[in-house]
Amino acid sequence: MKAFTHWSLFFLLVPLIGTAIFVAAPAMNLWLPKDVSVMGGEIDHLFYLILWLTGVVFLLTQILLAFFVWFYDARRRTEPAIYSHGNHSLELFWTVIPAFILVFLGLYQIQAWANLTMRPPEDPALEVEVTGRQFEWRIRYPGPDGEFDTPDDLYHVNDLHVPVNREVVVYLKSEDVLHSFFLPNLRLKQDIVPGMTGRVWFRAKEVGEFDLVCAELCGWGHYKMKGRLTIQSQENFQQWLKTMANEQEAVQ
Ligand SMILES: [Cu+2]
Repeated sequence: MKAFTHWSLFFLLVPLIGTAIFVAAPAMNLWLPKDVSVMGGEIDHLFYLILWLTGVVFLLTQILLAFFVWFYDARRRTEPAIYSHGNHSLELFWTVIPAFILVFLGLYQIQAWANLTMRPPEDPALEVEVTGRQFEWRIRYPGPDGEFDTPDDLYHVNDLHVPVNREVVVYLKSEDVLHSFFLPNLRLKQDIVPGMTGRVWFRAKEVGEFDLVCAELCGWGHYKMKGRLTIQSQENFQQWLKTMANEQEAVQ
């Protein structure tokens, strides 16, 4: 039996099939979850820009690698190997270009980063506190008086209700270990460090129910630290708060 001589092509299939799956993924509904945040477009744009840059480089280097595997096959080339120190100009080329791309990305994303981490809304419609603990999300609303740490605070677990089209600020705390507050549909993910209060903000642009998950491996029950984000119209949200307040008053 003739030995299989096209291993280089066979290995090339790995990056090619990988890339094909990427290309087909959106049609198979295996791609980014629906974006319902006003800031989401900006984040997705950066994501796609970086995906394109790295994707092109990935394909080029993989094809080149397969070519070298084929070209320098010992069965095809009988002359002895040459040991070389490489090519100085080429090395300079593939060091300087990525350095420029990195600097460009650093400058290009500054506004998005500032909006996301340094420019909180001045007059948010809602402030809410979310405390991660093994393995659930504890949610606290300031209640009718708008102040935390007062008797009318409202408590809820694993279901974060927010109004649509309004600025929402979330204060993040942890009762035990590192957790990560992740709202995939709002393109928002923030580590929660025990002992520190984190702060994130968003403005949702669509009503609906979405995932609230923990993106930090925080213990054996990490997988079930799954909550819900309920985005409601302003009226429904106020109604829900009222129902909560009545229920909690009845219990007290
Ligand atoms: Cu967690």
